[in-house]
Formats: sequence, structure tokens, C-alpha cells
Amino acid sequence: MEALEDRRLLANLNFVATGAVIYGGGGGDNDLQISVAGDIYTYTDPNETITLLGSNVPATNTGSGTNTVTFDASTTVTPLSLLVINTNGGTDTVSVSGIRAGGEGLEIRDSNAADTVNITGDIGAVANPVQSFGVTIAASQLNLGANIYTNNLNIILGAALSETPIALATNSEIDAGTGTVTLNAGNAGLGVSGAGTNLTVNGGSVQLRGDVLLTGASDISLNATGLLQVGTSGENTELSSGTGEIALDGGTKTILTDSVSTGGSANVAIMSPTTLMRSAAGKIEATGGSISIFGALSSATAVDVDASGSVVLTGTVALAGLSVNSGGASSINHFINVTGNFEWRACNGGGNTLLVLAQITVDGNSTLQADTLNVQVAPSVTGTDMQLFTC
Ligand SMILES: [Ca+2]
Ligand SMILES: [Ca+2]
Repeated sequence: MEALEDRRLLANLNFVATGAVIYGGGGGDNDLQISVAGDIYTYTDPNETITLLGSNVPATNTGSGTNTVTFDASTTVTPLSLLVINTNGGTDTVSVSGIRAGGEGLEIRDSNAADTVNITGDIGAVANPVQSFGVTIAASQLNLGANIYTNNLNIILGAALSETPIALATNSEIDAGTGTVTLNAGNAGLGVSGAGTNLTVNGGSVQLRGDVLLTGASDISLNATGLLQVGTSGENTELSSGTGEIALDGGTKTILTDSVSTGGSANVAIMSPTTLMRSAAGKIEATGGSISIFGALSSATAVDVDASGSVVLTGTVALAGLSVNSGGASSINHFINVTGNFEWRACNGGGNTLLVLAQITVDGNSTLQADTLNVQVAPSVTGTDMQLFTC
């Protein structure tokens, strides 16, 4: 026996006893707009009427049963804890221009259709972040033009399984305090809809799934007090900032699964006790800038590090192969262990010095080249001899 199709054409706003407010759209195409001024929320949809119901309906409200309803969120019996949006069937659009700072969380559910979510105003504020439930947004497309701040509560953008392409419309800061930030942008990735938009993500744990391919001068700053995981198993995640800076800071560990690159004169800085490059992570590149990696760097595959400026690797390095092209003065200060081939070239005609102060152990072929080579520690080569060249 077939299930009956949902043919409701009316939307409800259900104030349940727990303090959640659940918007349930009908089967038609919703165009729901949510705004707030002080404690007064307005939900409006030209396509469906909205009816208030439930045991916690605010004492002050207007418009129930029409296309625009308002309610004073401070007049519920149980304090509001969470705004839930479920547009159900139809090709729906949800636009949120803000929610109260320092209050309820936001959950926009994926209704498994080509639904779009636009966030055009901040969710929480730096000094007054979301205080309950955190923020979860799923859709077929998320256009993010605002900041999101929670008080140590998780922020999840993108559906866990179907994933959600994310377009940045303005600079966006996503800050969960010690909570987890998960960006599930999937195969379509996270990109820009403006000329150049910065992405800043702060959390206790930060996990990205899907490429972050920004253009213009878009800075990417990803910071976790714990694990920073850029990509997951089977979903390698590339980071590209256009001509913006890239700064990655994993408090305990940074995991990369694909290349990290900047253009223009922008730099790449990775600060973490350990940076692990998984799968074919491949390349860290600053075509016109410098690269600095503070902490240990390891990978089971070969890694390219290319910069027109200096390359500074401050921690121990353990890789299956390493190729460094550096256009600035370089020094090798820490133990480098390469099971494959090793090459470090610092040649751009600028009189670059490559100073070797720590042991380099290489099983394969190895080449060191600079305008001036200053090798103060004998390399340990078990493969072919180490070749030392001046440019
Ligand atoms: Ca839908
Ligand atoms: Ca709908």
C-alpha cells in the first residue's frame, strides 16, 4: 500500500513544551523569510499561510493563519531554546536575516529536495553567542553571508550524508568556542559568490569535508584548539585562497588530505604540533609568497613544497618523498627523514643560501641546490649519493 503524499498547503509554527519552535512547511514551494527585531520574530511566506499552535505559543503574537506572523519571543511560558525549520516537500527557500543574540539555537533541516538556505544576518554575536543547541543547517545549497557564534555549542553546516554546497557571500566567521565545527560542503565544495570573502573557522574540533576554493583575496583561517581535520576519508579536501593568506592552526594535530595553495604574494602558515598529510595530499604552494610549517610534518606519500619566497620547516619531517622549491633563504634546522627521494632547491638568482644544520636521512636520490650551500651536518644517505649543487 502506497504512503499518502503530503499535500498540506498550510504551514504551522508549533511552539512545543520544551521551548523549541518548529516550523513545518506544506508540500508547496516555500519562500520563508525569518527576521528579528529585539524579541519580535517575523516569519513570512507569500506562498503559504502560517498558523501558530502548540502549548507554548507566545502571549504576544499577530497574524496567525495569514502569510505573515509575528511573535514576541520573550512572552512564551517556557523560554525559547531552538528554532527548527522544516520546509518539507517542494522546492523551498529559507532566508534568515538574523536570530536573537544570546538565545536560542537554529536548526534548518534538509527536506531532501532542491532547497536553498540564505543566511544574511549574524547568528549570535561575539559577545552574545547562541546559548542553546548550537546551529545546524542542511540544504541543497547554503548561501552564507554572515557570521555564526555559539557559546561552546556545535555548528554543523551541510547535511551529513547528502552534503551541502556552501557559497560565501561575505566575509564569514564561524566560531563555536570549544564546540565542534563541521563543514560538510561535499563534492561541490565551499566557494565564493562575491569577489573575495574571508573564511574564519574557530572551534574545539574543526572538520571540513569538501574543497574550499576561494577566489579574489580571500583569507582562509582555520583554528582548532584540538584536531583540525581538512577532509575526511574518501573526501579529500583542497584549500585554495585565491590571493589571500592561508593560516591553519590545529591545537593538537592538523590533518590535510589534499593540496594547500595561495596565489599572488600570499603566504601559507601551518601551526600545529603535528601536521599529517594523508592520501595524495601532495602539495603546499605559495606561488608568490612564503611557506612556514611549525611542528612535525609527516606523510606516507611524497610532498611538494613550493614557494617563491622562503620555506621554513621548523619541526621534524618524516615523508615518503620531499621536493622543496624555495625562492628565499632557507635553512634545515630539524631532522629530515625521507624514505624516497629528497630535493631542496633554493634558486631564484637572489643569492639564496641553504643552510643545513640538522641531519637529513634519505633512502632515495637526493639533491640540495642553492646559490650558496652551507652544509654543517653530514647528510646520511642510504640510497644514491647526495648531490650538492650551486645554482
Ligand atoms: Ca523541500
Ligand atoms: Ca515546502
